Amino acid sequence: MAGGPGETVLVTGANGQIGTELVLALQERYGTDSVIASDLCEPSDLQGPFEICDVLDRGRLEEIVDDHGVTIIYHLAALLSATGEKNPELCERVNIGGLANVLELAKERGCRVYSPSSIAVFGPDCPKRAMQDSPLNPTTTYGATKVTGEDMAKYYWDAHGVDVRGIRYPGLISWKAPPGGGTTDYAVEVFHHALNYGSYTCFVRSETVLPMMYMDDAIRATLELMDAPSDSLGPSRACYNLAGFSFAAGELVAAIGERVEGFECTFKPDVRQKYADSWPNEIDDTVARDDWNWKPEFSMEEMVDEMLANLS
Ligand code: NAD
Ligand code: AKB
Repeated sequence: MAGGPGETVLVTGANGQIGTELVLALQERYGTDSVIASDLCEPSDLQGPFEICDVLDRGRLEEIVDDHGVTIIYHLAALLSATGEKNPELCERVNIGGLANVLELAKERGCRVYSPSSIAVFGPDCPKRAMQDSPLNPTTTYGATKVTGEDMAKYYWDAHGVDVRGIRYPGLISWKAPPGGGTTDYAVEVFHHALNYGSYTCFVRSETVLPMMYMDDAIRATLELMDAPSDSLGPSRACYNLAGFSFAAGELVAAIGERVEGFECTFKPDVRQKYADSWPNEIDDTVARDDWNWKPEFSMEEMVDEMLANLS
């Protein structure tokens, strides 16, 4: 196992959809005081240390790493697809510039790094089922920043021996924190609207199929990848394909409709349809299964039951 108690962990972008849950999981493992959450503003209900940190401020990152003796950085600060396409220049600055600051600091201070990628690295020329080595020609700025991020991680590992690992997350579905401005957000919003209003207007077409995953599986995968012995990880160490389940938006709506009486959904595609159409329908995660024994636990039906039970 790589790392364990005795480590001090910094989480950037900790207030987001993933950070909210990852911080709790890391606190359980390393102890509350050993997990330094950070973001642009204070969270409302965090137990444990927090530091304001804009990842574009290299000096501030350095100060936090040195003051707390940070040994592992989980770098989650980013702009997601929908927000990123509204402001591509900021998306590039935060997603690439922020990662550059983290990697350079990790090189100087000997930190390990977790840097997530996304299914958005794939573009329209990718087969419907994306393989680990399918072509990476994204048509979104967000996807392009993620391809660059994977390349940067690979470079820091190859050239400087920085232990950087990462997963190409599918769309993540969770109930503890709202999603932060992505294309797959509809798959979380629909639960809130079904329970609170009995209806939802979905911004992608009913037949839109995308790869998705329940957050519990994503958090477990993240910790398992970071625990894997370094020599078991191959050249995909910073960009593992990971699959949970795939469904059409209409299938999710039908599954919720079977459980929430009277729920109605209409479909009104907006610009996010284009981003969804450019991504694959399914992910092949054989390499992650082979390298670090990855296996998902939640099916779509189990995810729907969990979401409704927790949000009700
Ligand atoms: P999110 O949008 O919910 O959270 C991102 C956090 O980053 C926010 O709290 C935001 O305040 C913070 N942030 C933005 N700019 C910052 C800056 N300059 N300095 C510091 N913090 C800043 O995102 P998330 O869903 O938690 O995603 C985390 C990572 O996982 C991202 O790299 C994202 O691309 C990747 N990812 C997420 C999903 C998903 O479905 N959630 C899927 C694929 C990949
Ligand atoms: C988004 O929709 O932008 C994210 C992602 C798949 O990267 N959820």
